[in-house]
Amino acid sequence: MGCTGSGKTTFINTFLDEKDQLLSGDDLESVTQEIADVEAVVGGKKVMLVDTPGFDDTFRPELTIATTIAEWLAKRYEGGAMINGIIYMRDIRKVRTTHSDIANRIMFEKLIGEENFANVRLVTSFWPPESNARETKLCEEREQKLMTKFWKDMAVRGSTAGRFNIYDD
Ligand SMILES: Nc1nc2c(ncn2[C@@H]2O[C@H](COP(=O)(O)OP(=O)(O)OP(=O)(O)O)[C@@H](O)[C@H]2O)c(=O)[nH]1
Ligand SMILES: [Mg+2]
Repeated sequence: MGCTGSGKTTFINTFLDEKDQLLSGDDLESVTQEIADVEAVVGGKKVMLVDTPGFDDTFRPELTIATTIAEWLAKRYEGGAMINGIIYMRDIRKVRTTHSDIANRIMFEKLIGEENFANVRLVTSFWPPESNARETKLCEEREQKLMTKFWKDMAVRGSTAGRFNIYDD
């Protein structure tokens, strides 16, 4: 989960064969409109990866997105599926935390419940190449601040940070 354009679909696609790739894109408008679950092998284990529409979607208000996700999760639970973890993606280049970032995070926290915070990872995307030492340092400092401020409630309950970039240095 996470904001539109933060790289959710791109992240999932790194685990999929070319022919199974989900639609992602550089468009001005949100891309993923439906929840999609795909099978993949991660660390030698067969898992289902679930892609969701983004918060701050171009077309729909936040509550509709949250309700869609909540209904989908409820249906899956009825079917006996187990959710092992949730990734919340955020573009590391984003300097300011906006009102809507906070509203989305609060909505997300309510959706998953405090007792599950340790199973959430805040994964930041769009990391600069390591060769760009200045930008990397800025992003590392921002990551630190995210964990101690924006993501504090999650972090104190065991949520950890991760990094993602499609481009290898
Ligand atoms: N450089 C760089 N580009 C990325 C990264 N992650 C995603 N992108 C690019 O950003 C654009 C948006 O990525 P998507 O994966 O479609 O984003 P999304 O979060 O699924 O967006 P919605 O479906 O609209 O919610 C695509 O052009 C990706 O190639 C990253 O870590 N680094
Ligand atoms: Mg998407």
